[in-house]
Amino acid sequence: MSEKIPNFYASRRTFMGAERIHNLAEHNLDYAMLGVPYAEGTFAPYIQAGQAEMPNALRDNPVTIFFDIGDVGLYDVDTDLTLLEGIKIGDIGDVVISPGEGELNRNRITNSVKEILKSGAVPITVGGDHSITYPLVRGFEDCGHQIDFVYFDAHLDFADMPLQSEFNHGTQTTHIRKFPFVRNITVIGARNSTAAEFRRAKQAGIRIIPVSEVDACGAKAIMQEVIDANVPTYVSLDIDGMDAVYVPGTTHPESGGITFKQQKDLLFELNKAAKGNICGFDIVELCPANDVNHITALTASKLTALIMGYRSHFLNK
Ligand SMILES: [Mn+2]
Repeated sequence: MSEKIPNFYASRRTFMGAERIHNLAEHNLDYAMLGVPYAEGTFAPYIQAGQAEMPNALRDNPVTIFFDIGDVGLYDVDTDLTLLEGIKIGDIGDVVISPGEGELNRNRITNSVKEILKSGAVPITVGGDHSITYPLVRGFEDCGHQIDFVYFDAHLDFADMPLQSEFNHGTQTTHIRKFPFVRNITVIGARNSTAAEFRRAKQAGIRIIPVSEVDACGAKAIMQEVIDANVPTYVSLDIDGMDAVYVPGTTHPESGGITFKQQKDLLFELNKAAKGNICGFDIVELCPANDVNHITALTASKLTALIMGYRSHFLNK
């Protein structure tokens, strides 16, 4: 037995126990994990905010509380794969947020993505509310190629100007749709938006896959149809796409959603169909103040680890 059992353990409080990175350019990371502690895109008093605490909630609730992923990998019993072994994940910290300065903050988010891409790493972002996905995707504007955008969400987030607000967590797809470098947009799990918003999204060419279609067709058939391995896909996971029972700690829990197993299978089949050609990922809308026994934080942590693990497994296969 060579297992080393320590007498004491100091938590490093980074995502997944990853190395804390101070100078991104000096490291050759596979994945740069970035926190965006931003909740100013949330409508008060209608929706409970608190998503700014999400990055630290994930740092405090890693996938496994016993070992860091970097040491033993992440064993996925469903696929019999040990994921993330030898993969370099770094925690580069949180975007600096200046209160009340929306444009400045969005520019910082975009510039953070550009800096990550310049280093050769894949940006893995932990929000924040869903409004951050617009400046995150904007970070790919100089890449010189098109990307597809796939998001999981109970809502279309394709609103126009709700409460006279242009940049909030219900409009980011509206802005992403206008990027000339974004080719196809697909939303999976949408179920609570107005009929007018559904109509507008369909007219704008957004492919809408409701939960009933996930139930009927399964993850594999859906991803084989949606994903083109030749074009990089950016993936955004609003945790409220899952059923409320799996994500009590979200800002806007919605019943009738995707199960955890379906979400997991969708991420697996997405990476398989894409041959790992996923150019970026974000996970958003955890509200730790609403969480129950850290269930939602642990679930979000696990899904984040799985998408990196599946991506690396299928890369160039
Ligand atoms: Mn959303």
